[in-house]
Amino acid sequence: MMGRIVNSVLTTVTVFLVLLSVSVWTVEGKTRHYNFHIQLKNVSRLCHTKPIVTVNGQFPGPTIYAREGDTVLINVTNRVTYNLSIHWHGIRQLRTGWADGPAYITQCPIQNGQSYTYNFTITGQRGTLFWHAHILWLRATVYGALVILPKPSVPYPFPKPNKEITLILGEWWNADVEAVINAALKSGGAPNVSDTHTINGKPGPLGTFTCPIKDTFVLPVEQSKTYLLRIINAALNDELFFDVASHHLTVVEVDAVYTKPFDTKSVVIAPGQTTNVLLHANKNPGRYFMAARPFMDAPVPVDNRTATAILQYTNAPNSSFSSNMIVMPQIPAPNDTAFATNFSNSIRSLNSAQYPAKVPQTVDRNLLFTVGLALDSCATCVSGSRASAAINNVSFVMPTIALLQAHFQNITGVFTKDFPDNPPTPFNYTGTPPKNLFTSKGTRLTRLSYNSKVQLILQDTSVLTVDNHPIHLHGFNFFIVGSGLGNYNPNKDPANFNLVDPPERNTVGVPTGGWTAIRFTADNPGVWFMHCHLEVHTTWGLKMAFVVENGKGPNQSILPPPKDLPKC
Ligand SMILES: *[C@@H]1O[C@H](CO)[C@@H](O)[C@H](O)[C@H]1NC(C)=O
Ligand SMILES: *[C@@H]1O[C@H](CO)[C@@H](O)[C@H](O)[C@H]1NC(C)=O
Ligand SMILES: *[C@@H]1O[C@H](CO)[C@@H](O)[C@H](O)[C@H]1NC(C)=O
Ligand SMILES: *[C@@H]1O[C@H](CO)[C@@H](O)[C@H](O)[C@H]1NC(C)=O
Ligand SMILES: *[C@@H]1O[C@H](CO)[C@@H](O)[C@H](O)[C@H]1NC(C)=O
Ligand SMILES: *[C@@H]1O[C@H](CO)[C@@H](O)[C@H](O)[C@H]1NC(C)=O
Ligand SMILES: *[C@@H]1O[C@H](CO)[C@@H](O)[C@H](O)[C@H]1NC(C)=O
Ligand SMILES: *[C@@H]1O[C@H](CO)[C@@H](O)[C@H](O)[C@H]1NC(C)=O
Ligand SMILES: *[C@@H]1O[C@H](CO)[C@@H](O)[C@H](O)[C@H]1NC(C)=O
Ligand SMILES: *[C@@H]1O[C@H](CO)[C@@H](O)[C@H](O)[C@H]1NC(C)=O
Ligand SMILES: *[C@@H]1O[C@H](CO)[C@@H](O)[C@H](O)[C@H]1NC(C)=O
Ligand SMILES: *[C@@H]1O[C@H](CO)[C@@H](O)[C@H](O)[C@H]1NC(C)=O
Ligand SMILES: [Cu+2]
Repeated sequence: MMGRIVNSVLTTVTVFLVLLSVSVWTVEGKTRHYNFHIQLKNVSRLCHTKPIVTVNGQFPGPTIYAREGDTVLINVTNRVTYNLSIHWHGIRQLRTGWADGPAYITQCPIQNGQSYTYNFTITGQRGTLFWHAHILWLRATVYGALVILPKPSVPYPFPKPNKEITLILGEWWNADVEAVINAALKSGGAPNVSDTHTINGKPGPLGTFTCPIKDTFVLPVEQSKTYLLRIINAALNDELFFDVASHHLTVVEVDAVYTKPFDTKSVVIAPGQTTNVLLHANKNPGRYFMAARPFMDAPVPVDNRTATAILQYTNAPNSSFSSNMIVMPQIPAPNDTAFATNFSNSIRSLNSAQYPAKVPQTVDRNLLFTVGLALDSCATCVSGSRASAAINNVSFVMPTIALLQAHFQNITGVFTKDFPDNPPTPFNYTGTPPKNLFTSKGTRLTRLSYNSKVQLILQDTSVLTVDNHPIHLHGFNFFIVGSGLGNYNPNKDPANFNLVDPPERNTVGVPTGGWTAIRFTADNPGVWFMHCHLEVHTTWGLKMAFVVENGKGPNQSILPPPKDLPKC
């Protein structure tokens, strides 16, 4: 299913559209229809004894193909007993926050038996994104690729690949993921780490857990051809290194934004991030492992199993097909911070005339948010406390109706707009933590006026432990203008900011024991979630939301909600 040739799939989609198209209402682009049925499916190859939640019985789920400028309509019907919603991760959703997907932030969940049609237009974006469930831990199995091709006859700003392949990296529990997180919340400790990592849903022969079947994804390649690998990290809690034995990879795009091409031995990719690389099949014909395993430079338990897939030259002599002739890559050590830092620092926006980097050069709103772990008191927990997490000491409390709905309808009492701009009690964030590790609780949002230019410093803390937090912002891309270790220094660090061609992304890994500075223009009215993309930290409260007011001009207000928007 995955890794199909894009052209043939788009032809299929086009035929489907010709048959189904009712009316063409968009000015530019096509309307692409998809039907997602959330249903249970037994996936015995991964030794799961119970069914998993899937889309259309597929794992990973179907790939959405569209072009820049297209409108996508996805009718999601929920046939399982879990409440569910789906997030189109990285799609800007200009004025269409109703289609963004995080449950209780922009919509109430789709309940059993209900349908909801997500309706959005892809504006100014092209590249690889993905979609995933955005409620509880269901995204462990409910995810798939979202491929946005350039407008017709617009070329890539890099040599045209012979083929395009999607590689979704995942994380698999040989257990019910809801039981895993619920057990952790009950005990107060960290949840069980996963049982293996996967590439296109398959662990490969090294995915060693008690499962006799070593299902493996195989990618056939032809000598001297070039492949565009669309790599997606859909894992719940693990940043990953991705490697192909003997082959260098040329990074050309991250998070659906073109980059200046650069060669690397390994890719570093956090949950929520996507990376497009070119691979030249120019080695001795044979079989080579592709591999993914965690990057973890904090003292936090992690599933260290290596997922593998096979790159197989079609013209390889048969003698190279025995399994002991597969070449294994030299993956960086799990704690190789230097490699990961250098990789992040190598990413630059393409910043060409056609694809400029529109970095805000001035700042209207300065924010400094600590992102870190914490404790909650818990009388029934083993140690009398429960692991928690917070931004600026606020551990986010989920509302019971959607924030966007409350904002649009002026419903009071659901949230406040007083999220602190700065840590309420400054301390040496990456030094000795304060004695009191408890947090405050609240459904507090940051109000941003339309079109304001925002600078946000994300500062890791050493509370419980320093850790690398991949922070994801909905509704916007941001520019990563700076980062460093230790505490952000407002007097010294801005002098080193890159305001010319910094990476433009929707998810950034804040370095372990360090900080990251991002800038964005608040040009998208609505309510936009921001959270750690490590699901365990989100569960513990490392999340908040921005409320961006409407502008005064035409086309600067959020559109009214669709009629089929689910109700709470
Ligand atoms: C999954 O397998 C179990 C046991 O074989 C069976 O009872 C159940 O109906 C199956 N469920 C689905 C959704 O196929
Ligand atoms: C969405 O799909 C469901 C189930 O197939 C169907 O009942 C419903 O009419 C569809 N909604 C729209 C708007 O097409
Ligand atoms: C999708 O949303 C647009 C507005 O953005 C609206 O004009 C259109 O009718 C919607 N389509 C469907 C099928 O609801
Ligand atoms: C967590 O792991 C332990 C040890 O392997 C196991 O006994 C327990 O059943 C697991 N918990 C869940 C909820 O899967
Ligand atoms: C940093 O990364 C660049 C791009 O991959 C590479 O050329 C360079 O050798 C790396 N430097 C170090 C010190 O690893
Ligand atoms: C992975 O972790 C397990 C348990 O902590 C450990 O026993 C094993 O040696 C580790 N494997 C590797 C390859 O680091
Ligand atoms: C390689 O193996 C395949 C399948 O077993 C066979 O059809 C083919 O003829 C073999 N090629 C050579 C060069 O031996
Ligand atoms: C990384 O881990 C290895 C093996 O556990 C250890 O020997 C080494 O000191 C660690 N390196 C760093 C920089 O922490
Ligand atoms: C909400 O309040 C704004 C500003 O006071 C007003 O313009 C808008 O019509 C109100 N919306 C609703 C649904 O009452
Ligand atoms: C903060 O803590 C670090 C690590 O202990 C230390 O090196 C640094 O001097 C401290 N900074 C201040 C301002 O106290
Ligand atoms: C966080 O908030 C809690 C509850 O109000 C308070 O006890 C604690 O001192 C605060 N910690 C920090 C670092 O602000
Ligand atoms: C599903 O969502 C509705 C609306 O928020 C809520 O009332 C209901 O309790 C939820 N059901 C489950 C099984 O969580
Ligand atoms: Cu985190």
